[in-house]
Amino acid sequence: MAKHEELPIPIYNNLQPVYGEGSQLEEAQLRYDNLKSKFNIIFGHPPQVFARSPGRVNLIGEHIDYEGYSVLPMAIRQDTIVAIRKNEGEKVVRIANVNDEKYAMCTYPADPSQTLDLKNHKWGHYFICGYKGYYDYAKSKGVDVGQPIGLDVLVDGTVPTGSGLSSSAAFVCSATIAIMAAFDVNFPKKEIAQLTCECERHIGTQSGGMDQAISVMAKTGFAELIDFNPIRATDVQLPAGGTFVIAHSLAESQKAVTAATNYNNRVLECRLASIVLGIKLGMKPQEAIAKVKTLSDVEGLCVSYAGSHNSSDPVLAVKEFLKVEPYTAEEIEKISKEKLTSFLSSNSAYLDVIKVAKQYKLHQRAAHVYSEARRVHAFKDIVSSNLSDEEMLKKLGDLMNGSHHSCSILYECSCPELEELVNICRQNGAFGARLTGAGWGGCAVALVKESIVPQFILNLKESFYQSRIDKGVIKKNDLGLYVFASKPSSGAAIFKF
Ligand code: NG1
Ligand code: MG
Repeated sequence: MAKHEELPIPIYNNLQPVYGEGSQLEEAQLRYDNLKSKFNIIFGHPPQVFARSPGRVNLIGEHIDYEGYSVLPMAIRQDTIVAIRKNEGEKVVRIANVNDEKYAMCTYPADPSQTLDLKNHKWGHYFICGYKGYYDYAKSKGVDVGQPIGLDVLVDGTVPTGSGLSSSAAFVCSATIAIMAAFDVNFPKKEIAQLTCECERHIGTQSGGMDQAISVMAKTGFAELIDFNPIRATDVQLPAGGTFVIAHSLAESQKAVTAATNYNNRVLECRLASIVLGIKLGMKPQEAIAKVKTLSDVEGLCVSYAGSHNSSDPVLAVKEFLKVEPYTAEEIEKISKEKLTSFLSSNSAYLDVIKVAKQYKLHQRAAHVYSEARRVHAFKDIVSSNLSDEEMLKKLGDLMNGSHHSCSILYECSCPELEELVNICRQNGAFGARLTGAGWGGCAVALVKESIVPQFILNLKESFYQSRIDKGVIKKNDLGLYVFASKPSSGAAIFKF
């Protein structure tokens, strides 16, 4: 039997395989019916096909996917649905949203070679990432894509945006898959995971591939250990008696807009840390610049260096070779023997970072990445051990707390609201709690004993959300959108009906 990730995206003619039974199915049915009728009203014809892809919560393994290390997320129930129809008569891609108050219709030329105007960020840009991604990939696979034609598109997303739950990947993946399906093409899931990871970078972030991989490859009832190079997903069964509760800090993190100071800044710091480490571990500067792209690339060098050290532990190499004080650009250039602007010249995202960065915390960022990579494997080992469920939950909680501490202190991607929320989760009996996703706002995830979940959520409402409701930050009726328990749900699917 072909492996799960080798299979193409499943195509269904009813919603049940994805949305299950009962009220969830009814709710989903309403969304699809609504999409169909709105599509008709806006475009004057019904959609040809639908694609859905879910958001995710990352349980552990933060800011390490782009360094080549495995991560452990699960898909959540919230998703993005894209309804689509080819429109041969038009030379435009029209992208509408059911929430037209927040997301006005965007129009783009039907031209997959267009470049996105990143200075003028629009929500529709994410669809165009998928549009470009589909054409590039299909062409590389020898698919006869013909002349670009117009597309009519209507989007309905329920993944809260800017919340670390990957609304962006849910949108990029559902867009890419919808376009594929509209052209009657389908690819193996792992290829779609790879291509969507690459095409989301058109938005300007130097992302890793976690979000797209889980959105495309998730399975109901399992979290997944995602490995990279090549992308692979291994089912992880979580211990019984524990539930993940997701809670929004209400600080919105707009990653595409803050990339130069936050996300891409950290990706670049990791790149610079790996080059400096590579040189300190014996590589010639030129060689390190050319060959070392990620911290996982240098880990191999730590092994060969182990002779004098008696350990291949990269954390020791960080301690020995990267000073704790931040580096200036000049200090790094002294080691690399080349200007940052020169060896990073082909990457405009990095050049934007250099323009605003005053210093680079190489020691801290590398220490986070190597220790976090270990926590992911420890998490997987605990889940597959012989411990009792209760013992497992306690240990998983400790790892989550360790991850948060590292994100907060070493990676500095937390914020005051997230700190407050994570503390409140712990005070209310969570086994562990941490920020999830890129951070700088967005959600926390807490591992909670199943039997106390309703009380836990009530307590969060009281101690974190009530004051924000009183101040008018959110409406009481919307609370369910900001704090909820989530079971691992299923990955991307195509619907034809
Ligand atoms: P969010 O901000 O939750 O979409 C981002 C990256 C991930 C990963 C995490 C941090 C994108 C699409 N996703 O997630 O690849 O690096 O941050 O672990 O940029
Ligand atoms: Mg995102």
